[in-house]
Amino acid sequence: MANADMRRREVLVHGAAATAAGLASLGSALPAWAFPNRQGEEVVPWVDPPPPVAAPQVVPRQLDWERLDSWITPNDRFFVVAHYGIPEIDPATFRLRVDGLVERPLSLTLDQIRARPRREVAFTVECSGNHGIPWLTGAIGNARWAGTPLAPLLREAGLRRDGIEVVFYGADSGEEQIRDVKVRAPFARSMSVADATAANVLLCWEMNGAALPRENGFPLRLVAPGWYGVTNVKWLDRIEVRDTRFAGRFMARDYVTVREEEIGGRRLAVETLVGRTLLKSAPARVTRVGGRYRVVGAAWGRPVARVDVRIDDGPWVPATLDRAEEAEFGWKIWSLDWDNPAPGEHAVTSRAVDAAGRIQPTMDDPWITSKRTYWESNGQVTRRIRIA
Ligand SMILES: Nc1nc2c(c(=O)[nH]1)N[C@H]1C(S)=C(S)[C@@H](COP(=O)(O)O)O[C@H]1N2
Ligand SMILES: [Mo]
Repeated sequence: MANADMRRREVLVHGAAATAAGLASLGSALPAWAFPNRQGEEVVPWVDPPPPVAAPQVVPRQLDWERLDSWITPNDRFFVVAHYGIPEIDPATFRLRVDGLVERPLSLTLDQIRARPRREVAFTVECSGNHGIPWLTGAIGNARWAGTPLAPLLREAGLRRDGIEVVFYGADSGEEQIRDVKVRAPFARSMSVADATAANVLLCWEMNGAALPRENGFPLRLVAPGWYGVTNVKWLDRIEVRDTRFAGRFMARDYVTVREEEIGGRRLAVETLVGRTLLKSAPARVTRVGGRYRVVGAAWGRPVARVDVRIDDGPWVPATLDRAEEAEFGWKIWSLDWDNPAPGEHAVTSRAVDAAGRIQPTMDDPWITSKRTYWESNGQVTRRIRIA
């Protein structure tokens, strides 16, 4: 079927750089299915689509789970979060400033940055609010990011010993009311010096073989594998080393997880910053070829050892993990065949299990229910489907 062939090609070719001529040769050199698609399958739509997006300016695009048919999320289907709008940056006049507590402040052009050693990392970016509110369920995507490691650049700038914090400022900014003052503040996030100089943290200019799209941070963004989306600052403008903790809106006011805990017989709120990703999975879609149904989904956030799937209140059944793509920070695609399901409506739930045997929490686990803000919502996801 032409359709299935198209899908197969999409799966095999990662990036816009592939030429039409390259398609055919790649197609024969790689395994036929780098994703559990089947020839002639059709997608059975979920009957519980999310409600309309309440803030389309902030979240102009989300992943359409029912269209998930490749390990890599194509750039034009990759979700976008932009709190202060999408700035337009002239690559010709662009300069990345590296300053603060460094011996030699830097001001780098794009060409100077792109001439540095190139590294790639496959990393599934998820907004920490994903599945935390009803209309935000597709704030996730998996891409192959390319750029240059940050650590050597900071070393060249000469990190001073009194620096403890690295702040990443975007070119986008907004008006913020803080108690009785109104200020203009850039989007910014920080990492400790130790976290920021981890080997896999990149200054990235390329996404899936193409120039970083404007919505996703052109010309330069931070890519911090293993950290929630918010840490991955787009439209990078300035990197500053400080000797104080940074407490901007997206660090310490917004994007704060508030959990009520039992402390000495009292329920008291504990506030923590959104940081590293948590173990999670979700069903993506159900396909069918005649009466042979298949549930396909993804699992990410921590090293995934296993994914179980449950239909209605049935037993947890281990899904098959797709082994075609293995990447430390990339999601794992899983599938479970479901032959001749009974007609009617069914609930499909998945749970990821990590290498230490820890299980993705249920939605009524105190870890989730004690939460008073919607960030870091890694509870099990249930989708509903109707079988004719
Ligand atoms: N400069 C800047 N960087 C940003 C944001 C932003 O609004 N401005 N949003 C963050 C959030 S909350 C998320 S979830 C990710 C989303 O990345 P994407 O738009 O490439 O999918 O970008 C992060 N980086
Ligand atoms: Mo986010």
